[in-house]
Amino acid sequence: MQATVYKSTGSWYIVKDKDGYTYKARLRGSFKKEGLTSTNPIAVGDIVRIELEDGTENTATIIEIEDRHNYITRISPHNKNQRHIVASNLDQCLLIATLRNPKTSMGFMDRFLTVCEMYHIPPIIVFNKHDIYRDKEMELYNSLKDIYENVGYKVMLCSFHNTAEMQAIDEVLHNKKTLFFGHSGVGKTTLINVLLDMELKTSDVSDWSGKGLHTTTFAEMYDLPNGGAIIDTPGIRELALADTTKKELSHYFPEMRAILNNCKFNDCMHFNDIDCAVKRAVEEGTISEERFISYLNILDTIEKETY
Ligand SMILES: Nc1nc2c(ncn2[C@@H]2O[C@H](COP(=O)(O)OP(=O)(O)OP(=O)(O)O)[C@@H](O)[C@H]2O)c(=O)[nH]1
Ligand SMILES: [Mg+2]
Ligand SMILES: [Zn+2]
Repeated sequence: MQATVYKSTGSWYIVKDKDGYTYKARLRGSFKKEGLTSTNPIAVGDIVRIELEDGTENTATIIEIEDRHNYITRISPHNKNQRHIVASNLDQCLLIATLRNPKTSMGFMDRFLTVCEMYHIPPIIVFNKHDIYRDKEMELYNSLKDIYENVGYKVMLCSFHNTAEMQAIDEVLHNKKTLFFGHSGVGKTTLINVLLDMELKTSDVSDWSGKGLHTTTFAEMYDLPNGGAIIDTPGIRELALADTTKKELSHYFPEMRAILNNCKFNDCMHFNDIDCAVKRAVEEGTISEERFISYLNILDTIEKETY
């Protein structure tokens, strides 16, 4: 029987079949793990084949995993040589950022957007906690909105108190499987509680550090009543890029990708190369300087030149 993974705690999985029945499932001892370099063989969103365990009605064994249509990975926080699959089979990602309490840096956002580009999963940028933005945060919001809209991304402003804004979020989620991603404390679970009328655990951001308290501990998927699903994830502190090379990086910046052919050298990395179209675009202002700085910062952290 086929089922979808809704939650993974590492040893147990909650899976749901096409009729909506849920099962507690575990991996068969002989489950094939070869070829997998990830710390988790099964992730939320995976389509698996299960068998009911003898004498039970809702305990199952996972015997096989279907090929993933796509997935998002990050470098395991415990071991930089290992990948952790955050979720799979996604239609889009909601990058939830805040400009206050806590503040998301543009560097963090650009890393995540790069990951979305690498895995061909369209991102939508949501600036949450609109209700507490002062003039200075609104100014910053307007400039970031310009930058990201110019790149081609959808940018939304949101507060869980604001019905119209929540309605707009609800609309972009309709009939899609969406990953919610962002730092701890930005309000991922709060938005899900409002959208789905649930009472999942949330916590105030620490007064002392201005950071979230890592309230959500496992990724979990929730069905939307009118079609589609949301995957809540634990907030993450940093995002290191897995599986890319210096040469490839500019392909994951859409505004750079569009003009790469105009660089003199086809292996141009756009930092000290001669006759570089990207650097020219930055000078002329058609590529944002902030985005270019993010590019250079990420470039610096990638170890491999080429594969
Ligand atoms: N002012 C304001 N506060 C919000 C908003 N959304 C969430 N919060 C608050 O932000 C805090 C953190 O919210 P959570 O939903 O727990 O954050 P999270 O992103 O799920 O955090 P982790 O599970 O730790 O990753 C809570 O105190 C929420 O009430 C918003 O739109 N405006
Ligand atoms: Mg949460
Ligand atoms: Zn160049």
